[in-house]
Amino acid sequence: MPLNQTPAKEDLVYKQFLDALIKGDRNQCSGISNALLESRATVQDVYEDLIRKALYDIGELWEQGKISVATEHMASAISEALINEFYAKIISGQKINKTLVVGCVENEYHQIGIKMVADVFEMNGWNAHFLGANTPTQEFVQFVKEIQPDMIALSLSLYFNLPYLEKMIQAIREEFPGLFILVGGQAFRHGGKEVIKAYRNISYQPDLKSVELFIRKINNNG
Ligand code: B12
Repeated sequence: MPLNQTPAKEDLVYKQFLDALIKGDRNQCSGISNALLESRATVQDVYEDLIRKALYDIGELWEQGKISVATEHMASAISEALINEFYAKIISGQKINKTLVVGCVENEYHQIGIKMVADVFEMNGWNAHFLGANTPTQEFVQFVKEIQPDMIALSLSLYFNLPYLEKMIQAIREEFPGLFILVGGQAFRHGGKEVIKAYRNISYQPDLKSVELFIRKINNNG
């Protein structure tokens, strides 16, 4: 049971959360997600089975014209606030001296998924530098030069941003031929994996559970 509830209870709690998100009731959203965390749900469960699920539904409602753009903006702002609220629960007591730079490619404004990914790395002892949405390629590369991370992670939700991913990969490869690149986001639902096949040391992971397994493998191999 993803949120550690019975199916009926889980459904009810989810509906209350979605309603509160649409109404802009941040307090209730915060109360529901914190109560779930206290009742044995993991941060990843709350991220994916509550917040991600609600945002996907909000996307559908917006597409069907049932909610406004303003409501969608408000829902994503509340979701980001909730994620930031969890920070105290996220920081790992034990840091492992590994660093990651994460962000969205140019022209990509959907930054909530990659923020969740950054948090999963933090929970596993990594130090994640989160650059957020629409990071210009050269600025990203410059930052990587300064930080010298062990890995970078890139997100894109829009399929038409794939050329920006390639631009970023090529720019990174010119400076750091062997640096490992993790990629993900909804753009890959519509294809796009062929773009990354052309390069070495790049991995696509679809969700937080697979990201967690991926990190554990790396942490165990040193
Ligand atoms: C909120 C939102 C916005 C906000 C984003 C604000 C923000 N701070 O991030 C704003 C208002 C900016 C926005 C703008 C637009 N949006 Co919008 N948006 C959404 C919405 C409702 C939620 C996005 C979200 O946060 N989802 C929840 C997160 C947690 O899910 P996720 O991104 O999939 O992340 C998970 C995995 O994919 C994975 N993952 C993600 N990144 C990475 C990276 C790595 C390395 C790894 C390993 C894994 C990974 O892990 C996450 C956890 O499971 C979606 C609906 C949807 N289906 O998501 C539409 C949606 C993505 N948007 C859409 C559209 C069309 C747009 C606009 C073009 C609208 C417009 N006409 O202006 C613009 C484009 C802007 C741009 N250039 O990027 C469409 C895309 C359709 C398509 N097929 O491409 C969607 C699907 C809505 C819809 N149903 O039509 N949007």
